Amino acid sequence: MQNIKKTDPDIYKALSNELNRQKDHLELIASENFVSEAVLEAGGSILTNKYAEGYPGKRYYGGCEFADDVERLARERAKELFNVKYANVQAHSGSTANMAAYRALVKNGDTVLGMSLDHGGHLTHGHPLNFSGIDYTVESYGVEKDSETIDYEAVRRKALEVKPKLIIAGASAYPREIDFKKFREIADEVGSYLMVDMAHIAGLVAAGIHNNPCDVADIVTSTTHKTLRGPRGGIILTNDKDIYKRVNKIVFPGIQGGPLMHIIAAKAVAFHEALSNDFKVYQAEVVANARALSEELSRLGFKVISGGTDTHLVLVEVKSLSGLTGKDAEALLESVRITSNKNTVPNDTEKPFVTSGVRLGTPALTTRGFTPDDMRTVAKLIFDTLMNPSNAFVLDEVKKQVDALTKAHPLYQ
Ligand code: DSN
Repeated sequence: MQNIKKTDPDIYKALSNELNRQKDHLELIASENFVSEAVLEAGGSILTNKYAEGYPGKRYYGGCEFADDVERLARERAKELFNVKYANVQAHSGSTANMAAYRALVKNGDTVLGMSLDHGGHLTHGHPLNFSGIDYTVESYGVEKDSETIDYEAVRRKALEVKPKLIIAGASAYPREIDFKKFREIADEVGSYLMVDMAHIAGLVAAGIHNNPCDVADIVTSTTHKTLRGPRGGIILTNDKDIYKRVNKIVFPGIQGGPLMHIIAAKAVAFHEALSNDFKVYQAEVVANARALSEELSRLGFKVISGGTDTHLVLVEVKSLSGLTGKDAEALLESVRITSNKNTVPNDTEKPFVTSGVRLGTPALTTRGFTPDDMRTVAKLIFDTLMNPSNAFVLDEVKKQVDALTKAHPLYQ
């Protein structure tokens, strides 16, 4: 950052502060990760200067031969990674990827069936304030009351009742493996398309730890920056040539302009990393760490939603044990340098901006080399913090242990 330091001290200061924050906090936001320096380099590369509207071999600007090389490599690698025939790597984000998927499959006003946000879904799966809830007639499914897992028979009944044109599977706060084949069977029975948003679990899918939705869905969308550990961005995958053509037209010129070629280069680098054996080992560690965190939090008395996890994510109801809302828990944890986010739990009685839970995830700490033993320590630190909100001595001790853990697992040296 030597140049920014000279030319723009204000931004330099903010970026330095952010680097130090990332280094000295325990990052437990389930949708965040630490990319490699190679991904950072590609994301900050000279391709930021290039306009390349269109697709490889068919651009609206000259001088695109190297941009073409980059985009072709990104597409080929994405296809190999997810064992799928077609990949659009231009989506600027998961949200744009989802918008393109909807538009490729259904018309405005059509009925779509997605998981409700307060049971673990996502804004783009039909929230009334989101384009998905505005443009389409939305019906929702959730988790079963006791098991707090998806009841596929209930989804089937709902689908038979509302006859959606599109079913959306995938979630942003659901800790269990999703059975995409069951969703396919339901979609086939009611004659609807199936779209899977695998943003959270894409890394697990790439590593073969989670079943691959590309085997059964009409379209699979994802972000590239969560478990997949790439730059911030989106991808759209399909095995159907006609759908692929429609998706491409919708992404450009339908909803986006020039692709972010520097970010596409960073996606390609991340996909290359994700094809390695090391990445498979990493993803297995992510899941083992989440399991250790979840088991220890349960042992300490917290209610872990669905009783555990199969993935990178643990959803914890904190209010019953600690008396704190999710909002207060998030703030208190932040004060001891543990970063998380408040999250609604199924059938939450608190408002979405308050909530009774926090969502935790292990992708970022696993990248730093944290082990299951470390995660049990982290669980104890969370417990000590939330059970002692006004005890300065305890909170100070927690901070010391956070320091020790972050120093033992350095980041970006
Ligand atoms: N905001 C993301 C998450 O944290 O899960 C989803 O887009």
